[in-house]
Amino acid sequence: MTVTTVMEPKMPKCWRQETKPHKFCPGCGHGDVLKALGTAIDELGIQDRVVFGCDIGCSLLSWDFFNFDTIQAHHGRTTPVMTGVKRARPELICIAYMGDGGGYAIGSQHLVNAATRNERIFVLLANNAQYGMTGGQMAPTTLPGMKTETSPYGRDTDWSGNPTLGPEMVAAITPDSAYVARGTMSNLRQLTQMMKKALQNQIDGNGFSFVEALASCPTNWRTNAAKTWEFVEKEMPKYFKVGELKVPAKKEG
Ligand SMILES: Cc1ncc(C[n+]2csc(CCOP(=O)(O)OP(=O)(O)O)c2C)c(N)n1
Ligand code: SF4
Ligand SMILES: [Mg+2]
Repeated sequence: MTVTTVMEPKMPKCWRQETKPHKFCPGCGHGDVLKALGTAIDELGIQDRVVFGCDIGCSLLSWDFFNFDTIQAHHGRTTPVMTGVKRARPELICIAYMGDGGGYAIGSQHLVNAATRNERIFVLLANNAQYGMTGGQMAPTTLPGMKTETSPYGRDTDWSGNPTLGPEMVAAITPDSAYVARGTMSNLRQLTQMMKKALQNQIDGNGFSFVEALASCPTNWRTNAAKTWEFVEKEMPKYFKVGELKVPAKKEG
């Protein structure tokens, strides 16, 4: 008799198991970024205190991803919504999850204002270099020369400017008590550690936390598995430097 063992992938405890497999396309970076987030939350043991906000764009497909209270808001407006929750209930851990279009284009003013005010929330932004949900249009993060639905000859930075450097901008306008980093789905261990520090910064009541995660969108990039990985691991970091930009000093005592 042959015994077949079904191997189930290990999921973070705070994931909502009955909504898996998730709704993202196969190979999508959102799932990996949310795995790192789930692992960070498990390791900090804060699941019962988390309120999760997701944006417009493919991030909204995470509305039933976790066993958390979840709010869905319009482009970039997830940031002020989570700011409101945090100000009303400071004991909660508030996370605003969004894409590069929502955070850096359509709703960018909210990121700038929350960072300037040093709001005690965590903004997590998945940068997949274009507008994923609407079919792959050029975004502020589209790489120079990159072909998208609205830049069929490749992005021309002479008339559309250079790719937005979100963490660099946030680091420039936040005080020293903020945590700011750029990670990548191609190094999930490092990305998880960044998210833990971002969450810990909120737990400690220090200030704003911001992590951009380089993420794949094979559907709109029209890439196979190997090319998708190569783009995330080799091409994106040429413009988007991976690492920590601002780490608050440890409090005395
Ligand atoms: C004011 C407004 N403009 C445009 C749209 C259409 N729209 C919906 S999702 C989206 C792109 C979102 O891209 P991004 O934030 O990068 O998320 P992704 O899907 O790539 O994860 C756009 C342009 C909209 N809903 N509202
Ligand atoms: S369109 Fe792109 S970002 Fe959206 S779910 Fe599919 S792979 Fe992910
Ligand atoms: Mg995007």
